[in-house]
Amino acid sequence: GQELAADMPFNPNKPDEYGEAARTPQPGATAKPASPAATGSTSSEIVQSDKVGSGQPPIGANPANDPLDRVRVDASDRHLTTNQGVPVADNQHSLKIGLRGPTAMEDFILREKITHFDHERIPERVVHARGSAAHGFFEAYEDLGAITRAAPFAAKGKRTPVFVRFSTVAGERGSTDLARDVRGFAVKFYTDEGNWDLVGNNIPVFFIQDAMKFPDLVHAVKPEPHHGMPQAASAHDTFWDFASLSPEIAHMLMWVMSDRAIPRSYRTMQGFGVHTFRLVNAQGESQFCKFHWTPLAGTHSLVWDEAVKISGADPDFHRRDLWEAIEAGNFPEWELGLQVFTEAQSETFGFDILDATKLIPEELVPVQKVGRMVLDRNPDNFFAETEQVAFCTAHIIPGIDFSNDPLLQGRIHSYLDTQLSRLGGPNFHEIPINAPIVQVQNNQRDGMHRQAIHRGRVSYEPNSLGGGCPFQAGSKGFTSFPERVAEDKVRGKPELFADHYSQARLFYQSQTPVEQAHIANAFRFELTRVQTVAIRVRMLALLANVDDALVAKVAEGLGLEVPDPLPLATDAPIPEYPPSPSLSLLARAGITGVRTRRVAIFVAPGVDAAMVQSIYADLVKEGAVPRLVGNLLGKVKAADGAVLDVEVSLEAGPSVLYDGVIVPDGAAAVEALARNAHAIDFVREQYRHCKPILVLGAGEGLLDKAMVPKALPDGSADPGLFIGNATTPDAALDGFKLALAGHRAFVRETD
Ligand code: HDE
Repeated sequence: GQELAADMPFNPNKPDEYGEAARTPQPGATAKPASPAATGSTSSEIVQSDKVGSGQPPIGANPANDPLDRVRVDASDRHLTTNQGVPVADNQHSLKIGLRGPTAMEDFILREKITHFDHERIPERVVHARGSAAHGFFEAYEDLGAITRAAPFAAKGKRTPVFVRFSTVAGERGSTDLARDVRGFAVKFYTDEGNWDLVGNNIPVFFIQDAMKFPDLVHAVKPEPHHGMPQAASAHDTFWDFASLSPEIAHMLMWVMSDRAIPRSYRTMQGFGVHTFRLVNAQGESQFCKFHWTPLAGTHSLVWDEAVKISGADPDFHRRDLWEAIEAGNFPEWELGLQVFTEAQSETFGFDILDATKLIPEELVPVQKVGRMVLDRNPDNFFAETEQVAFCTAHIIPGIDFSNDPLLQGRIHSYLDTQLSRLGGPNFHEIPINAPIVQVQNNQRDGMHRQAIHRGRVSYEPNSLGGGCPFQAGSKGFTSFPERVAEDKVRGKPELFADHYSQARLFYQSQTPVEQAHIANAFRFELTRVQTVAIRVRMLALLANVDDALVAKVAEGLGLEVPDPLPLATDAPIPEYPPSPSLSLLARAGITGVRTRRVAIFVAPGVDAAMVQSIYADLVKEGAVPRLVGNLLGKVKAADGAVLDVEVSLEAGPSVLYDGVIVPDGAAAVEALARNAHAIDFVREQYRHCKPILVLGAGEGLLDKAMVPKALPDGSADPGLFIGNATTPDAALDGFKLALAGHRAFVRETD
């Protein structure tokens, strides 16, 4: 097993961290990672900038990493020092007056070490506290100059470095990755005209329409304040109390109760900018735009029972998956799509494009693919990069502008404000991960933790003593789109915002029956956890406005009658939409093939080693991640006397961590496995979670022991179950791989 695993590809951008090189100390205190050209990195194309500030930092190569080299520290082959650089002779014993005496106050080495430790934590993000991030690049498919002057779209093939952080919303920093929750999808573009942050989510709409309500929403979903429970879960009274009293939430609830909220991987999620933004070209002409990220790996999710169990088996499941995929050279990739439309067009939509609870159906405005994003390097340090990165919706660049969406307008304030307490002051832009790759020059000065050493006596404008510098960039600089506004100052919202249900209905009715069933089950589960019956009833009254079949199913699940629907907030005509297949997760299969799918191959004494080795090699060749799973770690003697290494024990690697299972031939092996409850549970759960199962020769016996049905209840063949004989396993293996590529056989679902 280990020999085969050694064939696995590794991240060519980090050669120092593998094999012999990892054990060889680097010379110098600050080690410079090998250049991408030297390592054969795929991201080594250098594209020179043609914009303001061009010519200085080349963009593209090993994105955003070269500028960070100046702060990368590597202590290999170096002696220990204090923070003042004083060599330390003994860092393990405090200074005492006699070996059994009191510790000396003068022990500055002890005091420095402890004091630093005492201050190691910073406040976690008030939302999106738990996240994982990676470096990569964005590459434009074409020159979009006709619609925007934004730097990343300036030329076909142009590459812009990015840093991307994925997150859950409600849980604290140490909570599980597997919560039913929205996922953050925040992209920082280090462009040659400054940083642009596209701070989006994996769901294209939001819970509320106005920033004024955000603290209420977050207080409702976070652990209840009297006892601090539950962690990372919306299934509790305060969330559903708020929801049932906020009909504008209806559309978002459909998405959050769907499998979108339990992704299989960050690599298999869509991303959305949510709000309507503006694009502005060099002539100052503007159109509106929605941003879409579509994963090449397809959109895949977990099933709820699986998510619950992974929380125990590996609460870092998504973090690990992203990390391992990048280390293995399986760089995740998304295409960026734009929905571009004019103001005149938007007036015909029947909903308001400033309302973040509405999406624009792809049938109305098609999504135009304009580039791709590849994540090809893991951070070197979680705190310095993933924790300290500061995304701000206010970070936009020439060519991009805001719309008047009242949710977006509030965010423009919030993100900068929150960094002041989280990162400790107004100079967080100087933290290396946040620093733009272009030079920053202005007259802002001083403040906590200032890094720059500004020269000269001029820190004001206008000035003559500094020759008027830094001078304004004029037409090359950011200019707000001069939208004409002449209105009364009022608190309120536009009439079209009051249609809360038509798009909720659109979403639900665009789902396949399997997805609809999962939505109903999720409502049932969450509302079952709610203790106050009146809240359950009020939620049913809200759902009664969405879809009759849905509310009937949820009511039945809760043992309640369907109540009268909540009164509507408007009697204006409501748009009717034909179903939009692009809203279904299952509609976006993505790349076909088994790349990055995790497959458990059961091994025990007496297994057919030749069969195991050939299947393992075949799966590795196709980019899958097979693992030899057995009763205990150690050596297993196969039927022909060969010796295999068990890579993962059944106890440490339960079913929920794998996308498929193979039980090879070998009567003695199957007998040994059948005596282990973990193996029986494994097979049963693979079946229950609709995953592909391949049994060969005597391996079929394990299905019998686990009482797994070999056909569907109506007698037809199970499209995810493959039973092959020991001498000619190829056809069954091919069927298994096809099913693995298709992910799950939902027809057998019994939950
Ligand atoms: Fe956020 N949000 N948000 N949000 N949000 C934050 O900023 C806020 C909203 C999103 O990986 C905070 O740096 C308000 C929509 C992501 O670091 C804070 C409102 C969308 C991340 C904040 C919203 C998002 C955040 C907390 C309503 C999708 C994580 C820490 C007006 C389009 C970014 C921080 C990362 C983080 C405020 C609504 C996405 C407090 C006031 C809509 C992906 O500033």
